[in-house]
Amino acid sequence: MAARKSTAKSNVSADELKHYYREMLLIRRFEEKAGQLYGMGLIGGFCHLYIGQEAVVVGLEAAAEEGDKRITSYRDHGHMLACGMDPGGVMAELTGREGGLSKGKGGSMHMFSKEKHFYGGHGIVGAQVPLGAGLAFSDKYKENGRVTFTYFGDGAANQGQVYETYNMAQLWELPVVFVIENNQYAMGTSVQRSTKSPSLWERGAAYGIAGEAVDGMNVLTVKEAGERAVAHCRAGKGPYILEVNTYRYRGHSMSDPAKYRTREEVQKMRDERDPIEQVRDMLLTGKHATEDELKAIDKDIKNIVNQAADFSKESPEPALEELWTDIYA
Ligand SMILES: Cc1ncc(C[n+]2csc(CCOP(=O)(O)OP(=O)(O)O)c2C)c(N)n1
Ligand SMILES: [Mg+2]
Repeated sequence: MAARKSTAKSNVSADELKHYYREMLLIRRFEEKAGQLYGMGLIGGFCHLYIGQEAVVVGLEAAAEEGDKRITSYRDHGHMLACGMDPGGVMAELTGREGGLSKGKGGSMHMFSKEKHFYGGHGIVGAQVPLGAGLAFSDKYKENGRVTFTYFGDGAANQGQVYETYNMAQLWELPVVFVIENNQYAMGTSVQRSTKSPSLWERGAAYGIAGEAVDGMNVLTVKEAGERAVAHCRAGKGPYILEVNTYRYRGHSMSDPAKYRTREEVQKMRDERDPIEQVRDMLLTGKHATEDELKAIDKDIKNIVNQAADFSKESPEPALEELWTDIYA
């Protein structure tokens, strides 16, 4: 159960690389637009952006198969886009409009898609971890070969319910990939300030759960690790832990004074480790794409995001009667 070194090589096709570039760029531009709409007062309440962490969800989605499930925290827009949920529907939910995926009544942290097997969006830190094991229990019971990706943060990883879940998941050999998105901070608290055992994935050893740490800024290493995790689960060997080391560029939420780290720290990450720039480099230096081709992708993504934003402004607010619907399932 030793930590693995990054092994991802560039024996990956041009189309595959372009796909990752597109998917990560969609999340980046979507989140930038959400930040703008928030600044304009069109989005209210909490809004947690995923900028910087794009390679995590895009790499893991590349390891998933149709029917696999995903569940995550409140930092969820990237997960929704990566599993194919409609950008217009997500953005309109952020602006609280009728065309939103929860009819404008859920907002940023509460969207779901039965069709895409996306089970939320959970605002209570760590709450999705036992729920993710429950989804995997259902799949094991049905013997359908499906795997559940259960995402949570480094802060959540210090919660008791995570370890109760580890114990049961391993005992029952549930097909669940626990993905610790270690973005180095839980609100304003760095990992160094919250634990003396910074290798979070190794805690699974106490329950006999296999796992590894992964470079989460490199979409190819994430995908490779995701494939190992999924293969482990599908072979009936029980859960697997991936600690994906990543970084969030923006504040915890839109209201974050950002006093707990320096601007230089963030800039260094952007300059040296950016997940999108890494793939851009691979595409250009490997001659898999020209600057013009990449520009065309950028333009296409910009259009998709602008259309989503227009839809999110034009869609009406939910009717008053909607207050009385969708209360109980
Ligand atoms: C049970 C609970 N306690 C506290 C909070 C307030 N809170 C919201 S996010 C957060 C930090 C979580 O950090 P982490 O798990 O690392 O996820 P990240 O925000 O970095 O994605 C806290 C303490 C909450 N929502 N729920
Ligand atoms: Mg965190």
